[in-house]
Amino acid sequence: MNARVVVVALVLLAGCERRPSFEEATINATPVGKGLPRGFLLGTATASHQVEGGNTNDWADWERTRYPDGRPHIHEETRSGPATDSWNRFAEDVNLMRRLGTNAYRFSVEWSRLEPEPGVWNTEALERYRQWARLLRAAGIEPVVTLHHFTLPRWVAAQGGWENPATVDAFERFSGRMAEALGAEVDWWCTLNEPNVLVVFGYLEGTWPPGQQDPRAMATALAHLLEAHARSARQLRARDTTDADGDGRATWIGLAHHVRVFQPATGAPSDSIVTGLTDAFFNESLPSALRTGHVSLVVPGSVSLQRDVPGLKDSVDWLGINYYTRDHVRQDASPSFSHKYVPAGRPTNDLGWDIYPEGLYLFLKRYAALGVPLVVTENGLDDRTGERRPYFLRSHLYAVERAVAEGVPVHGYFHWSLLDNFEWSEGYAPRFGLFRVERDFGLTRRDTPAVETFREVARNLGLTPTP
Ligand code: GCO
Repeated sequence: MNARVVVVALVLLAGCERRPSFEEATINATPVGKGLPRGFLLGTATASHQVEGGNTNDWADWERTRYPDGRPHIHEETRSGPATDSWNRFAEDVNLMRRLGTNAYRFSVEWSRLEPEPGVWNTEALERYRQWARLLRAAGIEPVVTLHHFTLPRWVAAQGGWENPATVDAFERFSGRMAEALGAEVDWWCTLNEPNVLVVFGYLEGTWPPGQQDPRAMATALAHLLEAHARSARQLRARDTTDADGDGRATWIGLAHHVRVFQPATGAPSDSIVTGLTDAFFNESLPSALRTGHVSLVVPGSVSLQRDVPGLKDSVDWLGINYYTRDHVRQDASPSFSHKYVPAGRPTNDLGWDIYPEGLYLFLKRYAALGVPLVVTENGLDDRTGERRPYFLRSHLYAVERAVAEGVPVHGYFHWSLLDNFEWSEGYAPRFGLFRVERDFGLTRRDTPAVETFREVARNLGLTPTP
């Protein structure tokens, strides 16, 4: 199919996609969790830089610096600093997971800690991650390890980060090393988190490191990330040969892809066209590259990158979906040709994102066509009082159950996040945690109302939360 046909098809799809509507009363009357398949992973997710504390990487440097006009990079000049101190409080965090009744935990290992200088490995840090995986297993919690969640060691950033093909080589070596060090405890691997988000913020909008605004650099970085994923998957398969959980597979490899529902703001053809283009670039480039092994990145007027990536096709055993929200799209004259917004009157989270559980169902249905199991690797909301999370959780799990009932192979759901943590450019103002972290009171963890909801879902699924 040529690009024009794809665009027209997407435009038509954007207009015609059947939009389900979820009834609150039905959702509240549904014993959510009972409709999930056996062996379903019910978990929470975090990322190293957001929770560990004390990291020295490209993000720590970004937090300390400013835009050319003097504005700080992070809201209120916040630094990640000690984060939630999970580097030292991991055992405490595992107890929180046990109280939720989870049977899986997605976390990332911090490359900058593990390989602070090229080829120099921090064996103490490696040992700590190995202990974490053991601790999780002992608690009946499957570790799902992300190898790259946005941060880079300083030396990798200094060599040009994802624009430099040498970073692909370095990430491949790092992946091989992780497979050897952690493979005896870990089967579930997530090579990369949200390559599309990373390149849009880091290379197009310039609001994340490396702070560029260059569509060509964005496309190069994205192509390198996909190559890095393919080579990482090959290393993991070659070097992790231990089946840690006894299910007959030594590795089970995927990546986490961020998706957003884009909907035309009006019936105007220009809004539909821009919606289709946005959807094609942001949501579809990655799944289509995984399906075909061919990376095709087109930004009208500035980029057309076409590349075959060896090993990309069939590189994933599962696809992770990070789903949060929906945007309405209006065509305009900005660099991305569009203005994205949430119409007044919609329920939103505290960052102003539309709360639209139907979108999760739509994406699960859509990606069922990829032919690999799907995992909701992230889903959550910034809820500073904690009052909206119980229904958010119920309604999004209801979306998962509906998709499952219609035959979509969904193998897991991970709530973002276990606890409030460092939300990148937004600092510590947003609260995504099932557990609230009191930053002024020694990083104490406290239950939010959704803890009880989560426990109920876990029980419905046949799991046993600790008291
Ligand atoms: C992302 C990340 C997480 C975020 C979460 C909430 O989507 O940016 O994977 O690191 O914290 O999504 O925004």
